[in-house]
Amino acid sequence: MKLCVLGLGYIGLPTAVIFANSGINVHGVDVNSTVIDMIRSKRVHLHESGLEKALEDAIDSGSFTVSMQPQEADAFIIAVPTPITSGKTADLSQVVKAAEMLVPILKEGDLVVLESTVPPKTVESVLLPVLKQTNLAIGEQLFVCYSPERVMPGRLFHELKHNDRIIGGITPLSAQKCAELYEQIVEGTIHITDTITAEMVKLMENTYRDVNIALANELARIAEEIGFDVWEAIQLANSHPRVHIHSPGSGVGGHCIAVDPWFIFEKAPKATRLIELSRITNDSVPQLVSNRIREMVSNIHKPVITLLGVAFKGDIDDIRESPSLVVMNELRKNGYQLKIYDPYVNQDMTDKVPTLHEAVTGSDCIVLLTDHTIFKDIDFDLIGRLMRSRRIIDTRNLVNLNRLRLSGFICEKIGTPLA
Ligand code: SAJ
Repeated sequence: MKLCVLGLGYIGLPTAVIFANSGINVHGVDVNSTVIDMIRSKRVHLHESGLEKALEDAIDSGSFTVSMQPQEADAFIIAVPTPITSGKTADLSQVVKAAEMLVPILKEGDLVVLESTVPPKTVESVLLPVLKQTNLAIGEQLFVCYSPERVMPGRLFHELKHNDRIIGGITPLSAQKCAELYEQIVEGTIHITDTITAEMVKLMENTYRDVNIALANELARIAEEIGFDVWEAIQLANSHPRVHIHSPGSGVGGHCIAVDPWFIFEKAPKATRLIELSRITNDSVPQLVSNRIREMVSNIHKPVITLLGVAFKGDIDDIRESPSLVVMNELRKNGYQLKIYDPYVNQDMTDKVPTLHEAVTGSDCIVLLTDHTIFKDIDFDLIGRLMRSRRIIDTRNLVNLNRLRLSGFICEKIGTPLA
């Protein structure tokens, strides 16, 4: 059995490596030569707990090779990016390109699985027309499935193995072949359905989360307006056995939750009012956060603001669609002096400093934007002594404001009444 994985990013690389380490001969393909060079020298181009070691094992065992061209195999997984365009539609060009690369090498009996997140009916209307160029009978000689990745960055290795897997086949035999592939690495239940249902399941999961977070963010605004602590109220509401309200924060980032609901909107705009409003609600949060920061420092001459956290969520290095970037740009645009610190994020950016010490020295206001676990352990007594004036805004419920007030901080928390 040989597997070829196209796209060696956040999903494709760990997936390829897990298959390789389970004894399958895997060839990985990426269009980026730097990525290929790095992987060949056993270095990872993205941060994911356990990935570097797993990659090293896979390459050392001889089961994992990489190049910029696909090779003949029995099964192919397409895990390429499907970004959103400025018109809020899915850019499927990389899916098309990957499928086109496969056309010359596909043979009777092969399986093609699309894992990338896509609008409903993509398999039917985008992937199959390309694969038909092989002249193989689709569903009889060439098996095609949609099987979405559903894993959480930061917990990828655990979730790839233990989460249930959804497989949508264009025919029952396609789904069966695909189930036989994933059975080699998945310990969760494998659920079989058709392709449109599998495509929608993926989008519905992330949309459920987006709508729920929008509710939490709206409740935070209500709390700020009428005066209660939304964090305590949500915790108490969630003690009900059938309630699970998510958390408010600085906004919704990442390439999934902030994007996927638009893929449903694209196909059914008239039926998507709640989904659209939730997207708009969550997208408005970073602007509200930056307004709150500006109010907090409004009586300071030339304030210096420290932003803690650039990643779109805690304990990862990914900054795609991060609300922190919106807050940052908004403050920059208005001429504020910033000091930005994120121990996970390697990219160079203006005003980013390498240490927390440097980030807070001479600062007038700390803003906790990302819920990195290490931010919970900051010694604010010590930090306060380095600041020019002690102000803090917590957008993620990371710190105990009462304790900070005792240390002389003026404190605010998103979802609680204004100070
Ligand atoms: N966020 C909140 N409040 C919350 C939860 C999250 O503001 O209560 C924010 C986060 O800070 C972040 C954004 O939402 O900015 C998204 O984070 P996330 O943890 O909800 O999701 P992702 O993007 O890391 O991963 C999601 C997961 N989907 C679900 O949990 C339904 C993951 O399982 C998917 O595989 C992934 O999207 C994906 O690739 O689609």
